[in-house]
Amino acid sequence: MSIRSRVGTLPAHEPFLLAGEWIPAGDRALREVVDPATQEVLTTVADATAADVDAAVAAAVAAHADRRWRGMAPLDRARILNRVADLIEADLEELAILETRDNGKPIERSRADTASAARTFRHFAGAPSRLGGSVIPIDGGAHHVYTVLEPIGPVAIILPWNFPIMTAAFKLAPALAAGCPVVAKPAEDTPLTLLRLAKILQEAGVPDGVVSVLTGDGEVGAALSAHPGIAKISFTGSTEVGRLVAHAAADDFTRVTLELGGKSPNIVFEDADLDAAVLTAMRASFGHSGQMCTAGSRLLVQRSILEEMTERLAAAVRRVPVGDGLDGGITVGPLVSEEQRQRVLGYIEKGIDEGATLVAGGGTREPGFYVEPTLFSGVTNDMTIAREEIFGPVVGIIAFDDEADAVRIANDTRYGLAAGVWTRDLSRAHRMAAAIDAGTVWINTYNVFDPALSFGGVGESGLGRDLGDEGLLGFCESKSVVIAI
Ligand code: TXE
Repeated sequence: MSIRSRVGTLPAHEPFLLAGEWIPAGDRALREVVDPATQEVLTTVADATAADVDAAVAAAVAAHADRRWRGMAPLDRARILNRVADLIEADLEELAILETRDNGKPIERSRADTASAARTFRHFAGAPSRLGGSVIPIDGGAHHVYTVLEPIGPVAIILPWNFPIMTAAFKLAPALAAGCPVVAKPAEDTPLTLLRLAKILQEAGVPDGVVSVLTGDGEVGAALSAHPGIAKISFTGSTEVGRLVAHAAADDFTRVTLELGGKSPNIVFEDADLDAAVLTAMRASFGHSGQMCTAGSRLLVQRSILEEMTERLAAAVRRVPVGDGLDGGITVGPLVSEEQRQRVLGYIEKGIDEGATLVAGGGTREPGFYVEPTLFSGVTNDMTIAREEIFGPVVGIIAFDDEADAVRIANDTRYGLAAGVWTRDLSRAHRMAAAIDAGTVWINTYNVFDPALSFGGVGESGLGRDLGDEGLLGFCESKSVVIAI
């Protein structure tokens, strides 16, 4: 039985969290939160105003100044972050259902995302007491010199709609571990799990004022990006908006980490395990309806196996289960909004116009914002569908001749987020890993993430890294101390 028959209604309005207080809408503009599978209005949230942004940043600045968070003993901060992980795990099913209702993604994906959020807090709970510096020998003993790592200051976190709870954890956990206060803004389409997570942070013991969550659209994001009280912006979203954020930040030398779009190549050589390559290509291209920055949306196939692979992929695409994410066993749920569906359909039309062959899919389904899993063959790397991020369940097969040709096509993109390589030749695997310009290269697998592993891109896929030691250090400044002996 679908989980949908068991879900209750949400309150008519979800307030936002500002400096420890839950703020009702008052006379602020209201925004409907829509279930993408049914097009039902789930609840409303308010658009935070410029005054709300100022108040939240002022609270973060005050919390940084009075050291109520960074001044806490590292193991006490660690205990709180571990409690956050415990509480997410205790609420896992409820949070996952909320994520699927808000975003449309298959419930199994939401459970995995929520578990990953808990693991991320668990991982970074180990960080506060490890954030030490070093002693540097400079002149044979005339000076005692050491470095310390300090929290960078108040952080703004601006989030996308495709992985709401997971990206929130990717940024909140290391920022809090480093000792930074945070003002977070969820995407306008998917605010619900971050609001729930904010309650969990409060319950776990994060002091008031250390975390605020402001709902609203790009205006709130823009106000945060340009705010002189913010020391660092961590953003995940489109390359276009990432560029705006970087420009706004530049005036005050605000630090930025940007995790942006991708057009990742998934490269299948003739010597690969083709069963595994086909199966994983389905997940890489259609998992979460292709609304993943790492989506393997350019499927590079060696010419010698092109015909066989096209047939196998076409058969597999037609079997990809499409439907309500709450039904279970679904790979392709609805897209997040009608706007997003229209964008994706526009790309499918462009693919046909520019001469690619539509092998499967291309249609829609109602009610809900569905697009069928869509496979193109005969794609060349200069076509729009091979150059621009589609962010939908659409993949194009591009033929290549040999290793050099594969590398040339793979790197012929303005992006550089991730890549997949399928081969049984160990030497070739290493050569490809070295030759591809991307933040992550997966060999004989795809989309493997871990909080210990940094994640981010090169080129227009972004700047800096989330997660791992690099992600943690992105929320720290190093200070050198020099003492004359
Ligand atoms: O992203 P936006 P959208 C890509 C993907 C998708 C496209 C558009 O191709 O189809 O972007 O999605 C906030 N200053 N990705 O429009 O607009 C906004 O409110 C500061 C890839 O949703 O970039 C939201 O919270 N912030 C990506 C966040 O930025 C601003 C994930 C992202 O929204 C702002 C999402 C401004 N001027 C989309 N304008 C990935 N890397 O996975 C908007 N925002």
